[in-house]
Amino acid sequence: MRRSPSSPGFWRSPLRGPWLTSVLGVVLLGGITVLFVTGLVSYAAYNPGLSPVNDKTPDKGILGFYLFSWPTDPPWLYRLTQGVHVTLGITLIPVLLAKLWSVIPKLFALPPARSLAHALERISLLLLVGGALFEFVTGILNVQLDYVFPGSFYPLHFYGAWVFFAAFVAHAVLKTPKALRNLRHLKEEKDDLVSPRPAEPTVSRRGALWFVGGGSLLLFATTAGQGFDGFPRRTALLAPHGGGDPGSGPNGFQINKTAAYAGIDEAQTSGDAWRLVVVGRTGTVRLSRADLLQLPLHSSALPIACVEGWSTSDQWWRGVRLRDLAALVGHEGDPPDVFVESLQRRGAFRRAALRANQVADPRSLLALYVNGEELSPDHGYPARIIVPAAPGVLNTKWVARLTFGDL
Ligand SMILES: Nc1nc2c(c(=O)[nH]1)N[C@H]1C(S)=C(S)[C@@H](COP(=O)(O)O)O[C@H]1N2
Ligand SMILES: [Mo]
Repeated sequence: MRRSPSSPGFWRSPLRGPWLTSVLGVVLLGGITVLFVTGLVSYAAYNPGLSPVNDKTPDKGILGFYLFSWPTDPPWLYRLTQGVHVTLGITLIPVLLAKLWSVIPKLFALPPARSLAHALERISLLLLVGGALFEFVTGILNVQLDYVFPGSFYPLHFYGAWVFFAAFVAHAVLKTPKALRNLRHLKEEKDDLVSPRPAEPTVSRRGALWFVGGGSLLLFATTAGQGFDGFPRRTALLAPHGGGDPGSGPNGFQINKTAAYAGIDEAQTSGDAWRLVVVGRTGTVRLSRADLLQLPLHSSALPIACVEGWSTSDQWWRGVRLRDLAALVGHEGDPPDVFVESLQRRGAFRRAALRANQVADPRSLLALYVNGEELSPDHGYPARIIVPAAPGVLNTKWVARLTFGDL
């Protein structure tokens, strides 16, 4: 008789069994919970409740119940949460694949459903497996490529996360007690994962775990460096590299979108052409770069931390405090929110809104210099926003207009 994937004898690896599945399951229980929480945190960090321009999933409804005003302290907050999100996600790929491999016979088991409860369980498993693959694939594509999925990454990854996590919670509630029992009695119980006619082993269960763990370690070692400067960054072989060559010198740190990519040319940013327009309670003020340099300049040491997981260590920025610019247009003492627009014509990140607490922070600058030198065109010359703890996307480059007032 030809065996099909749904017959018990088809899957013959002697490695399959409750122990291996349980070990991998417990690792994923912790890991995926951290991924979910840091993912929600990342969404909150965009301050989507503040303005539609910050919100990539405007139809979220009650799924935004938890949103809060993103703080400015500690200044490395987003560097940490998003670095963990992306690095952990990449590190868990081998564990996820091994877990799916370990339960693959169940995917093919017949009959499809023995009872209503069994049918519901299998549907939840489809959501679980489909959701896991979808979240990992969209996440990796967003980090690695300039995104190729149909539809915007943000809503797909956001709604996918909720579907996946709901199935994940149901699965964890049902299976964790059994997994922990399996791990305590190291002897394999009779279980439908155990092949009825196992093939000769070619590797021990522990060997298989080492193989998976080694794969994870390799991915970790070639990713984690993207959150640091110098030598560690060069070890980050899997970090995104599409952003343009940062070169060396004071402006030699990672670039996301280059000036050329954003369609910014010198004719728009040169001394005569560029003016910063500041709008507020008392009207509109136009400032050249020379005018800005006449205002009190301040320094702050702050990183850039991108949603893609990479970040720089602190750069030394120098420029005008956002709250001083607010004061110029009638908002002394208690600065409001600000809407920031750049010279860029197209692209999702050409404008952003910042909340009052971000404007009020004395470290928040309209930066004119970085590391003692003028900003390079790729880092946002003539002026860019830099705000402590904010995700990179709120640090708008090539700023042209600031509108202060409650949004
Ligand atoms: N005008 C404009 N500003 C922008 C962007 C952009 O595409 N356009 N990208 C943002 C993103 S996503 C990041 S991570 C930071 C990166 O800053 P850097 O290129 O100076 O490192 O710039 C932000 N500012
Ligand atoms: Mo970014």
